[in-house]
Amino acid sequence: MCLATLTMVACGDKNPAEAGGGGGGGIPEGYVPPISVEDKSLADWDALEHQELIVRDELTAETPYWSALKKVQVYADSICIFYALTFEPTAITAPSETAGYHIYLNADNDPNTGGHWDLFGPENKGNEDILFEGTVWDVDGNQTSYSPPFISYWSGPVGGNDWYWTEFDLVDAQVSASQFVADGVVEGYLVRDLIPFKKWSNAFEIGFDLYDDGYTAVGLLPQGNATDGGKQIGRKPKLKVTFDE
Ligand SMILES: [Ca+2]
Ligand SMILES: [Ca+2]
Repeated sequence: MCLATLTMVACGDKNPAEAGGGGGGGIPEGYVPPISVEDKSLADWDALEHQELIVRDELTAETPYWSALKKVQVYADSICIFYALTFEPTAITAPSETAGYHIYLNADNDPNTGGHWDLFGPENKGNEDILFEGTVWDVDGNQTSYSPPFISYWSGPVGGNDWYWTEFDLVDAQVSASQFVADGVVEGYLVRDLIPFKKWSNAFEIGFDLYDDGYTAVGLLPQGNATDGGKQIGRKPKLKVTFDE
């Protein structure tokens, strides 16, 4: 099984970010993941006692922007953060290396650290500490695994916006992987212990955006209802997840 064959990498002291510095041993031997990302099925999510779930159908049709992301599921145990994304495949006009999704993490569950409110703000103060930016397509548009070569740490002012992300090379650490369940359905995970970040608490916040070729945002969750017909997006805080430990 893929999870069991991940390379064990301690990558702590490579991290230049003040907040980081302490990855661990990765996935322990014998770990049985509660979610398989190799089964090409989301049925295993139904067996969970709980999960965090957002379905866009719960939103009204008044949310006109970034609507391609239809459903987000997240579950985290002490080892991994699992997620499943369901999106409208036709929203990706050109699957490529510049189409994919971001995973935004308020990793320390602290609203007073991090930044980058961007799509989730400005009503929501920026609190993101970690960003994953990657694709699930190769240069030829073939489906592939979500394995960003670096992780980004917020290096801008607390609560600020803009692209103040500092990249930290993760080339030796298999922190992330995913697989398509179907067109527009991706199941993936992050290995928490391989993310060189020391300030994890018992919970975190997570948000996703989907972007088309050229990094054009087409999907966002969590997202609230638009409050008017103009450029009001419908802001909503990121999804709060408690580690099941
Ligand atoms: Ca599965
Ligand atoms: Ca934070």
